[in-house]
Amino acid sequence: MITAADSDAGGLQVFQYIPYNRPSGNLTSDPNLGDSESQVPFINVNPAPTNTGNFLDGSNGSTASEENPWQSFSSVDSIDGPMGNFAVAWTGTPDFPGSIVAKTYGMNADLLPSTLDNTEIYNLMYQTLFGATPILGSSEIDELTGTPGNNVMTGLLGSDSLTSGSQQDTFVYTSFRDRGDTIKNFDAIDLIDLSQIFVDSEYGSSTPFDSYVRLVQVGSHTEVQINPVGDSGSIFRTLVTLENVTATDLGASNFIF
Ligand SMILES: [Ca+2]
Ligand SMILES: [Ca+2]
Ligand SMILES: [Ca+2]
Repeated sequence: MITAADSDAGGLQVFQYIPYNRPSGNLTSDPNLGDSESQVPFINVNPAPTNTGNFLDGSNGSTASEENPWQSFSSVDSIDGPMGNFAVAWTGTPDFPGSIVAKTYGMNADLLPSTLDNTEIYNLMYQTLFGATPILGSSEIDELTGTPGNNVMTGLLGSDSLTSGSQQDTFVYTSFRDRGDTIKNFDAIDLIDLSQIFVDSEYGSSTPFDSYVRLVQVGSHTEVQINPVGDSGSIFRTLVTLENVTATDLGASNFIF
């Protein structure tokens, strides 16, 4: 069972200039002011549809003039340095990230991290329903790391760096064009899913591992090479490199066809 509440959707955020730089567009860019401003400062995050900036509430609200300057909320310094200059920012129509309150009980309850965001609630539900957490890369070069539990990791295009978790992970290749990846911590229980490549009619063999896959030892690594053209030729190209893996430790059972 999982309960989750996104506590700041449509709510307020405490915003602090010190020690951060003030966004451009404000009257002053000096973060050390904040208590005597003739104009209301704003941040360019989450503006409502009807304005261009997210104007901040100070201790006297969100109005200011020369006679009655805008004033921040104050604070004593912390052991890390100056504090203070606090303001309240209200959310616009988009959500702010963070501040998810969640509790779990029962199966996979131990997988709830101490801090998380909405997408991790989704991952936890997916893990519990389907037994695996999806980790999806992009068409760029990605660095993806497995979570506790089983992962289904898809790097897509780009020479991605994928790190397997301690449980059984499945590395999915949607096309030979996803090639060039490096997988760290791959071990004998992990899987490489080639089914989306070999579904092509050019791959007619009933023993695809023997026909289209080679495991080549290169130093301490294993290169997984596949035939990118199927039955029309007998060439092999590297799809993915498994770091610190001995080729003879792997076999057809590490692949999904
Ligand atoms: Ca990628
Ligand atoms: Ca693993
Ligand atoms: Ca890739």
